[in-house]
Amino acid sequence: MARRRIIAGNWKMNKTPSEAVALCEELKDLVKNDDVDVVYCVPAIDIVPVVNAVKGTNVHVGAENFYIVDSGAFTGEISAPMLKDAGVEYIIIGHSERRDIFGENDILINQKVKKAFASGLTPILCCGESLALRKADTYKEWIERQITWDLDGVTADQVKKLVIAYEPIWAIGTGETATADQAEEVCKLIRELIAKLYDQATADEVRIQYGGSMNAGNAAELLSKPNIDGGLIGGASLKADFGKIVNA
Ligand code: 3PY
Repeated sequence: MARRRIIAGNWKMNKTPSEAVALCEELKDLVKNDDVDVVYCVPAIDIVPVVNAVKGTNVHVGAENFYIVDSGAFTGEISAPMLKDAGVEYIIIGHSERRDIFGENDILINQKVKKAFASGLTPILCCGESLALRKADTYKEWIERQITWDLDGVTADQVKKLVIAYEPIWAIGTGETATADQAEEVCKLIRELIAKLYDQATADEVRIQYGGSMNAGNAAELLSKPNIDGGLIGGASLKADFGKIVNA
């Protein structure tokens, strides 16, 4: 079964609401491509203006974070029903910046994946190893452990809708990119793990992205690999280059 490609921008903590609307306008014609799912994952304050700015286009909107209960005394947090009501479809979960800077562990990440599905949001579940683990050659075990924990109790039907982003931490914000072969090796490993944890039909449907300094120059080679179904794009999603990646 042919998997539909998905190119998602992770805007991180960039763009004020007015800058966000201007970026949507700048990218509007550049990201037109009916063969690809195009997603802007934006800061919470930009969600409503971005949803309005992309109305009637091929762009879907994602969020970068949420908390696992629907409402209550959780100062500063935002819930899945709030995101859903605002027009959000995708949610990034388990990005290494949330794991490392904000201390999110696999227990919380697993709860978030289940809550996202229960709320009708599609998780973009991130995994990836540090430079130390890559150098120690233990990165495969690490990634298998992350995915196994993060998907505990998640059903095969849900995993078929899931997006997994392989993002080696050593390639995030460093300008370093995994080679296409390094990225393919891990994306293939993830698909094989899904086949082991679930079944081959589920593994054939789950979409796996590469993330970590993907840009207009390296996207075509990365996306030519059989197990790489798209990209989660950091810095390059904030400029016209994003259009080149969507069409790579
Ligand atoms: C990057 O490319 O820097 C990312 O972290 C994408 O999520």
